[in-house]
Amino acid sequence: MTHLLPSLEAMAQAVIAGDKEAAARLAGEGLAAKLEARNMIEQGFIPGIRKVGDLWEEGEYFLPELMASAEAMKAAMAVLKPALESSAAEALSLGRIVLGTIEGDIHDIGKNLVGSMLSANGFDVIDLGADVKLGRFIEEAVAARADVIGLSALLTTTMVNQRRLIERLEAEGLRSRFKILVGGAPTSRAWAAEIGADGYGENALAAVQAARELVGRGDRP
Ligand code: B1M
Repeated sequence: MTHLLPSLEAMAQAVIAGDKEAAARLAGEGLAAKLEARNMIEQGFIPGIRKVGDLWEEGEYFLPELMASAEAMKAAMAVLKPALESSAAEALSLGRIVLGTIEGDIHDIGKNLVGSMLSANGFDVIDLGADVKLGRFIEEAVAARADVIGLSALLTTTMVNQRRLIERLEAEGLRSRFKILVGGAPTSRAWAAEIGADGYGENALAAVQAARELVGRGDRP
């Protein structure tokens, strides 16, 4: 049986249109046609959600459109996630990461993608979700004896909480127990250095590479 090849452009359009059914269907069709989940995400769905961000900034889209697009993006990701994770190469865990979106911030699409890619690359990921209180990151990391705490932030108003978490670890005498990995659209390598984080990932793949380096396994591709 031949499968229709869905286009990356159609995937982007489904997200822009906030069409949840189409996004999920196109993701499924892509998998059936043996397109790589990662390519569909990076070249189809992400450009779609970025365009939505531009439309919002230009005043073309309002919150309901933004939410419908986010739902469409999530529907596609739900279909693609098992394929991403089944590409896990390693049987042994490279390290344990407590991951979450920082306090005050409910954006979780990028964080989920980072979590899936870390799992797919052999990390043991404990995903605390979004809007995670600073104290909870610390409690969970201590309880899980985590190697790395991964902090996502999508708002200029919440990225400061990444700094606060590091300050809190220092105040509690726990800073040396964990490596801190930060990321999210408003953050940067310079920001990571400024707040004393140990690693920065510009995107999900870079986050995996940074996490490898943090656990002393940066040598592997
Ligand atoms: Co929001 N939002 N939003 N939003 N939203 C942005 C971020 C914004 C840039 C839009 C804009 O103005 N152009 C803007 C922030 C402005 C700023 O602070 N500078 C914004 C705003 C203002 C808001 C609200 C305040 C709107 C309002 O209510 N007035 C509100 C925030 C509420 C809150 O959090 N307290 C809000 C709400 C929402 C929705 C709920 C509607 C929805 C989120 C749904 C969800 O996540 N469940 C939403 C969306 C979808 C967006 C945009 C359009 C897309 C975000 C996204 O998912 N990108 C966004 C515009 C944009 O980004 N261009 C926007 C795709 C995702 C794959 O990329 O998240 O960047 P990203 O993740 C990347 C990298 O950043 C990196 O890897 C990922 C994969 O490549 N990365 C890491 C991320 N985390 C990492 C962690 C790491 C390493 C790498 O290590 C641990």
